[in-house]
Amino acid sequence: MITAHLHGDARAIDVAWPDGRSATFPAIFLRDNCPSGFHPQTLEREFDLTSVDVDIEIGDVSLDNGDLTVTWKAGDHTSRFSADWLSAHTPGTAFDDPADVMPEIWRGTTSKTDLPSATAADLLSNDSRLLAFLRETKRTGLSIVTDMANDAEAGMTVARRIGFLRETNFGQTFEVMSKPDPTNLAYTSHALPLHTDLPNQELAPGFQFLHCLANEADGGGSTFCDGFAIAQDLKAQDPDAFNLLATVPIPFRFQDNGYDIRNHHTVIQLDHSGAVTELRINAHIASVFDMPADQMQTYYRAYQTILGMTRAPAYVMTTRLEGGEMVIFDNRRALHGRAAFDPSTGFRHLRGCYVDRGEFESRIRVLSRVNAS
Ligand code: AKG
Repeated sequence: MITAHLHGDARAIDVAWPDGRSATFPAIFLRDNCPSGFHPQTLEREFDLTSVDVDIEIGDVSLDNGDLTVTWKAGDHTSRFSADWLSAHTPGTAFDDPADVMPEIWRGTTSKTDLPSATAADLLSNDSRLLAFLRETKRTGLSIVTDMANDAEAGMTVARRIGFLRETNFGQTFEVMSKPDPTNLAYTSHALPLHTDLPNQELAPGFQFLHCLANEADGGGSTFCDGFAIAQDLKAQDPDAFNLLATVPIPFRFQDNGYDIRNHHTVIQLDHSGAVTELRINAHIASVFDMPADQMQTYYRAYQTILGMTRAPAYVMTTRLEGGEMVIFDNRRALHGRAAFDPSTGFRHLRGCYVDRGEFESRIRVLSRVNAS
């Protein structure tokens, strides 16, 4: 059973749990989260924060069957909070999130057989297998689906089981094959150095699904690397370079007959705590740098250093996709590339699509809900 009492000036409540934990809940936080202020079906907040004084005071606190009842001094209102709710929402601690999976960094010694893998049939038919696989994919940022149907729609069918597809200027899906009049280097037979897709977009696509329908040409091997590993090592080895790449935005641009999509972004994206959340590395669509001349030399040094790391065997996994395999990777973390191939020796065709991180994580949460009950 919890204990609760007013904290000092009646603008907070101290709660203690039998296991020794304790927390202080500010009055305005409790008023804002009073269960009566949420729609019972949609679970959205209907309470209007501007309807109360931000310095709202607590009149009385009582415990009833382990639940906390708060009577507010003004407004003739009481709020009731379960002990479980209080425990799950102690201020200053991260709330439990099944999609919150700790990244596991990998380097160049990793091989295709080390990657999380599942058959397409398992993912399509088994929710708990899908949940485990999505969590593993989030952990490593790269996984493989085997036994894909020899059907151009098969990759999208798996992707749609996770979330709706992220459409881009290349469409809902894109065909990676050597084509006449290519609008993108991916549609040639040229080598592609390790890169992330579409950093020219306001928000680069999240998870990428690349279904290998045929890989019969000479060449055309695949490369992958973990951008988080590179960022982690760069920070340790060259903190000045890391800081420049995390703070100076550079222009990215894709243009063709129908589009001219440009955005400035940093190569390394940090969150409020300084953790790396994203990398944007794509020399093909990095546009002409526009930082002041006196920053260029130091920036180029840092930029060349990180590009050099994406070429280093210590980070690069070299493999080959076979027809019937599909890689799934977090395009904002894992870089992908390929060796040149000779289209006169055989057919090579990959079909790709994206599901953004938000939908991917939502699927993990919803599947966890079902699997937890
Ligand atoms: C891309 O579409 O961005 C690629 O890098 C294609 C990869 C491949 O052809 O293996």
